[in-house]
Amino acid sequence: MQKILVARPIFPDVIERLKQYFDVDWNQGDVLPADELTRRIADKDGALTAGDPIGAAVLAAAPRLRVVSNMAVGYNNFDMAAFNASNVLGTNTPDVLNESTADFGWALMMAAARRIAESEHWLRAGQWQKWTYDGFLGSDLHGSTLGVIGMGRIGQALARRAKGFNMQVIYHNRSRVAPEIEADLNAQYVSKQDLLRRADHVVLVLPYTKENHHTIGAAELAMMKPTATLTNIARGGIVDDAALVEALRSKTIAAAGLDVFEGEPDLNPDLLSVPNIVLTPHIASATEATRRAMANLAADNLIAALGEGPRAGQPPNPINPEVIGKARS
Ligand code: 8YV
Repeated sequence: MQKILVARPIFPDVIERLKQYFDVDWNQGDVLPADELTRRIADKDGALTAGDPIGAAVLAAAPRLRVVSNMAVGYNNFDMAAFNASNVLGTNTPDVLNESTADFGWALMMAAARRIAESEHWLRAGQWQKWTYDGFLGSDLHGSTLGVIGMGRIGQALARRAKGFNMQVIYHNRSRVAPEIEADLNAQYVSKQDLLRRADHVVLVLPYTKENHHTIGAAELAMMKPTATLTNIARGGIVDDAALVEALRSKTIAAAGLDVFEGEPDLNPDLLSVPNIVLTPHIASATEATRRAMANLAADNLIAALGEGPRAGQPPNPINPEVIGKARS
């Protein structure tokens, strides 16, 4: 039997599925530190990760390893140059999380715009004595302009929901999406600067890459409207969190919603003392149905990539399909 490492606690029934094909080393404890991950992956043929960093050193320590299946659509935890150099396949879990993640983007954006977290904290602190005409005035979603940065599958699912709120949708992306998608979403392609100046609510849904590091920093925040909100459901590092703290304190923008953070889970402590921000612990895809679908898809990828099951040799979501069938180097 081939051996696999499952680096994180996941649904036990998915582990049972994997056990039908593999000898499974399952980490049911805390996140594995790099040295322990390297030690436990060393004799494995495959691994299932969820955001665990996999680079050249880990791959070099595991000469039999042929596939690492990430239970996430984002795979910035994989050094793909190292995967390609060693002919190791990486896989991810796209699509199954689009709708849940888009729902959550709206939840955060609406909570930021309507000051839900901020007012709830105030209420819990026993400060509610009377109704006031100007208590927690926020900004409207309906009829406003939504700016989506990153118009991939999740960005499109997010933009589609704007129809019900009668919002104008503008977007920025590496490249324009197909005209029929633009027409369907009623979305207009604009430059990043234009988007920042015009949008009432900016949502980030782009993958993390070196080029996307600090896509939103002090200069970009300064371009936004003082009434605008910023929501990040993409990746930590796309926003300069220190610059955002400053912009929220000085009311350069009105409010923000963050599900992802630089250095998470050790976030910038200043974020905790800013009232006009909603903070959630990287849970945009966290519904029972979606996390199950992600775990099962990650298992499907691993099983197929290691030549087992009904799709043997044809994993559904290869990131670097060009290495399939090549000898490990
Ligand atoms: C994951 C995510 O839960 O899919 C992604 O890219 O950010 C989340 O859905 C998280 O990355 C853990 O792997």
